[in-house]
Amino acid sequence: MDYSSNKSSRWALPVILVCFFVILLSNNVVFASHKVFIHLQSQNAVNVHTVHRTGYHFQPEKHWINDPNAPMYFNGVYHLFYQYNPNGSVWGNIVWAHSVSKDLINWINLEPAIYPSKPFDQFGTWSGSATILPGNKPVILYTGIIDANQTQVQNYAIPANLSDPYLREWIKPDNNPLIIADESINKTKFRDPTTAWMGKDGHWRIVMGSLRKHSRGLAIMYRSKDFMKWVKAKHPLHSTNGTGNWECPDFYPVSSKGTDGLDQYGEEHKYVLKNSMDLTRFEYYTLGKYDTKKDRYVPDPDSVDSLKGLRLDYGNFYASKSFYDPSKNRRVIWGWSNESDIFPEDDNAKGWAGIQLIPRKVWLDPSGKQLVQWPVEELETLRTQKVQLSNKKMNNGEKIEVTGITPAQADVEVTFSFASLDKAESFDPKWNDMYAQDVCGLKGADVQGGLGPFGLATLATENLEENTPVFFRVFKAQQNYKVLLCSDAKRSTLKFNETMYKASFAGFVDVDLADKKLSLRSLIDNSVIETFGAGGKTCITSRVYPTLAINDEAHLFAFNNGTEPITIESLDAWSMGKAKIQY
Ligand code: DQQ
Repeated sequence: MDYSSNKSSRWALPVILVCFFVILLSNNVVFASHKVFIHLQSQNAVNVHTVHRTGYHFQPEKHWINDPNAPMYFNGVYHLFYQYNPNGSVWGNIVWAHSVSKDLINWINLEPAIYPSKPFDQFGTWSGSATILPGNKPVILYTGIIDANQTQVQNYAIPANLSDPYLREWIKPDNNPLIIADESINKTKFRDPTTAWMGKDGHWRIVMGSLRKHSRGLAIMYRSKDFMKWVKAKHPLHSTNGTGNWECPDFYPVSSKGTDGLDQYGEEHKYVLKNSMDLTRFEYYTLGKYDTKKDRYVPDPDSVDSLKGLRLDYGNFYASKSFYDPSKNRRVIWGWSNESDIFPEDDNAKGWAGIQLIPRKVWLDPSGKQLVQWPVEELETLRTQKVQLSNKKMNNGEKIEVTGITPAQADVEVTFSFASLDKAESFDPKWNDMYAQDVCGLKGADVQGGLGPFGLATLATENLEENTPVFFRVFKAQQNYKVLLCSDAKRSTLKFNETMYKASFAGFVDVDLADKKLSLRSLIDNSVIETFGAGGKTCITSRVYPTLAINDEAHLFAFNNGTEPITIESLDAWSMGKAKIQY
């Protein structure tokens, strides 16, 4: 069956080209995935540069990493697999590296679990997920690349020894591949199987990300009685025209009350469908219903199902994957953050590329209209010295330095308040057609405003010649107020001016301003700033490479560049220790 109507497919190619060039021409550069740099992909790191390495984010000792794969909790141990190049600092030679942890923060690295070795994966072992089968038996589904044209099939792997607490060795049985694309599927865009879920009929379901024609992204569904023989469903779980190829789909129920996670795929729940869009390199999700009779997902009418929709993170965050953690009844998501240097030679020179972001607990906002994310509580065990500020007023142009902690490696929680909304600048209706990041590009932290810009200047030099501001700006639109949260890398570094992707990332925050307060939390870690606005309603990750604001030379300020005075109601900041990562 053709999933795109004639009318929409006529417009598909022009729409996709326009989208592509708009994104390219704005300050957001598109990075193609799986770009091969033959001359660099097997160049072992000679020197691993330490200056911008992170202290408490997950990184291997050296070389390139990308997508987190198959996160799971099994017999008291968290497992993180990830796409890794053992031979170089650019993408290529990908294996499934494997690390284990008791707390999601401190890790032990093990030998790679899955690597190309059989006809069904000899050209690549790409992303996938874990499912714990009845009888407490974990199984991994992953994408194998079987030829130089990048033809993709779906394979499985099982632990060699279930009594090994770390599940070090994985076997890829000879009845692989389990799934080969039929003629209706684009064979080079058919990948990243989800965790399987079971329907009321007792049959398993999985989806893979794919592309139909030029622009329809889709989640192709397969069903199985025994996990071995898989049959393609007549319809995809969902598809959306104009979004390009879907990678790393994730589909899960969320509870309508409270913050606990769910693992049962009943019809009564609300669902999240998240996809990583290769076209923009952002992650979009919708909320909706799962019609278990038709086996189709239907986004809620007010959940925007396009590249204008909600993003898990408005910055450098991609290929995320969630898992249900039964030990704490929560759903946790992991995302990968790529480097922001444009030339692969830069990564090759520094001997490493890519980090995994701090795992986040995720749940449904009480409005039912969006997700909320917050760093897992275990991160707080790394907090050391603490400073507190309260009731500090900042007039227009004033800044207050936060001293007494290590600003290059810190965790900061702050609540700002203001007396009135009257000074909010008016929202130009033209901006309704723009992305939030482009509004932030026009209205940076040093463009004086009314209510805002105010926030934190992170990884800053004393006089802010280098700094990455994370800040709010409140606008008055016709019907309501609009709150913009920006994480602006424009002035993050004095060096690499030509070769850095210094994006002004931003998202709007759907927040009630009745109490005239706005809060944010920023995890600052040498070359990464993860920001959670309004309790985790809008999240933004930036990668930055200061030259002066490094280590002990980095500063942290709170600032206000708007005419409305802003009060720091409370600010708690901690120095952060180093995560123990055993290589
Ligand atoms: N990365 C993997 C693919 C996936 C992409 C290959 C997303 O399986 O689609 O390294 O970053």
